[in-house]
Amino acid sequence: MRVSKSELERTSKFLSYVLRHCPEDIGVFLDPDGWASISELINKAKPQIVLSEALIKKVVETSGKQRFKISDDEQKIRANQGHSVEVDLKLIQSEPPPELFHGTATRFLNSINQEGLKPGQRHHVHLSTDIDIATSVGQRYGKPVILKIDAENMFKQGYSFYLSDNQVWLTDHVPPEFLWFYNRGDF
Ligand code: HQG
Repeated sequence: MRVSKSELERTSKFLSYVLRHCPEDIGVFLDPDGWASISELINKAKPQIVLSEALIKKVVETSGKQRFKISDDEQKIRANQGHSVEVDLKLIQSEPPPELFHGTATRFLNSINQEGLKPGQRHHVHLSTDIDIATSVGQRYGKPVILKIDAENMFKQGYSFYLSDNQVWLTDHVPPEFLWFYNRGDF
């Protein structure tokens, strides 16, 4: 199946919106673990966007960030992370690498210095092992800046970390004392 990049992107954004944030907008039901029926999704999406099983599969396969997962029986789909709606992804606590990164925009820094990193509308603060990914995440909101998180000491002090199916590190809150500015020149 040949699909243009723009159609893949548009479909991926639609799926993110429905599966992470607003399933009720098109009347799709998410079960407590965040799964939606693919056939229901295709039917309910019709007035807004034409989906097919093949297109959905293509989006899932080509998502560089592996945003979505299809169930083993291929009947259901869910987002791997990033939700604002209440779902239980049954995330398993894991020991994080000693350092993690978060990309944000300079305009948020004053507030982050005071409050630390907070999840906003989502369930968790999103952290990455990859500085380039963190930079592109930060760029979405303005001039990017990278913060380094002392995950080792947070973990030692009892903070919980979870690793999503698509390798995003998640935690509830990063207090300011565990945050440092990261300059590429430092390394
Ligand atoms: C900032 C994308 C003020 C935070 C990415 C961020 C990610 C604060 C924004 C995923 C703050 C929230 C999540 C505080 C945090 N005061 N601002 N105390 N604490 N912030 O979009 O991490 O492409 O909810 O720095 O790859 O940017 O959609 O979170 O700038 O994994 O698959 O508040 O979304 O994935 O923004 O991005 P977001 P995020 P997808």
